[in-house]
Amino acid sequence: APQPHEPPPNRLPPGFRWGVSTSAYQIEGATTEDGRGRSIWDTFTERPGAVRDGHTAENACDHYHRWREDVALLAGLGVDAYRFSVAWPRVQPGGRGPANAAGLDFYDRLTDALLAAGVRPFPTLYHWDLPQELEDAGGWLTRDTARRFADYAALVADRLGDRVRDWITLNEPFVHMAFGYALGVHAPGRALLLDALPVAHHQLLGHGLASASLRERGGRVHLANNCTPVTPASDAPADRKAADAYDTLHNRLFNDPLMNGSYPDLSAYGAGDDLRGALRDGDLDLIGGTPLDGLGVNYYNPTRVRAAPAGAGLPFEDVPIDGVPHTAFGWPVVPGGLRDLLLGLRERYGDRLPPLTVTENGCSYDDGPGADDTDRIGYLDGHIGAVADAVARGVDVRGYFTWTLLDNFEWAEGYHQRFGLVHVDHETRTRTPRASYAWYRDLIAAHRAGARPDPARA
Ligand code: GBH
Repeated sequence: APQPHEPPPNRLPPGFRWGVSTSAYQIEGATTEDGRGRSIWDTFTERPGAVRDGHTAENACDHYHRWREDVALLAGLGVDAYRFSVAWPRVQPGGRGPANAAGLDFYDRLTDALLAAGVRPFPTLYHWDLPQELEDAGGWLTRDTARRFADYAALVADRLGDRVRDWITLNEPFVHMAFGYALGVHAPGRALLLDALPVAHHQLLGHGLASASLRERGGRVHLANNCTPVTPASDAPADRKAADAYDTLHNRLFNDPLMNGSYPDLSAYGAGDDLRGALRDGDLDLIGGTPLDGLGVNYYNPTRVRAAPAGAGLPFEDVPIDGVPHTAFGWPVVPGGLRDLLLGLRERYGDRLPPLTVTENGCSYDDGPGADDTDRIGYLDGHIGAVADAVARGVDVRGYFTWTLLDNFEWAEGYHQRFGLVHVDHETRTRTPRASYAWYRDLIAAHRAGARPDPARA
């Protein structure tokens, strides 16, 4: 098929790391095999109306059985690294106690196969699949879950730490708090609005406690935050205040403690007390006392907000962004937003900002198998170009991971959204690479050929 786009100019430095990202619950399936315990998502998908058309992830992409085929797809792409997540309920079925050996064996085999294929493993320890038993004991609203997370992290690091250098502790703790505990549209389905704020602190505390054990075992620690540039719908002071509130909750609540060692002031939104109630002496030092080795940035689109009507539960509401294309999910396509976001992080945190990696970026389109998904290629092309722009302006970005390898279980949307470089037939689980797969493969190869040899890769 003709290439609709040439690879973007080779403006990224040698050694820049290319990858793809996935998560356990979205691809593995096999939810009752080999001693895996229940997760909050197993429970949530059974709730009537929670997931579109009642889809469940019992089988998902059946990656638990087809992982060899998926490693071959990664090798065919030529990625430097693969970001996957480890399912806590496979490793510790009830969220505490000794490891379930069969669960760890799966990730052990996967790690070996990746390394044999020349792909570095970049595991995320928590991508939203909390063991149900811990949720029954209060979930991330309780401080104990942070300690349980650190114990679990140590079990995984004991097994994989001789082969894994870089770890991501948490994926998008903001989205987990907001969708899972504040709005109830993700598991565990609680709609606490601003009362969900302790979930922010307990996740970050879990990160801090886990970081210590990962470092003791020679690991380097990252955390993946979703971020979005926010603009007010108008110049009216109320809308500007709403945009500021959104920016604070979305972009600063989970970044300030890591980079600045303090929480942003939430008192203007009447939200400070919940957070302060959860905070104990020494916590902020655990969270931000040792700089991150890298910050992961997940970017999909920018956000526009206006003031919410009086009496609403939150101080802001989303306004559609018009005049730009939208994905099948309805999300606006604004590649320049990624450049602005990366430059904005650098401006906000200065020298305290660690090296960045774009750990997720991608789009959903209704493409069939083998389709010439020119829309997806255009999205990736534009966003990789935006990363190159930010790097040219001095932001230290070390890698780009696209979301995602396979069409998969897209949370509350079930199988309706397709984000994959590879089409998956959800009846037969047959994988068919799309045109974007070949495009990304060629882009990686072109970058490698054009870049000066990097001694670190030899
Ligand atoms: C990520 O979350 C997840 O880490 C991953 O598991 C998931 O599959 C992937 O993205 C795709 O969804 O209402 O138009 O402003 C992304 C979090 C939150 C990003 C909602 C986009 C709203 C778009 N998303 N956000 S819009």
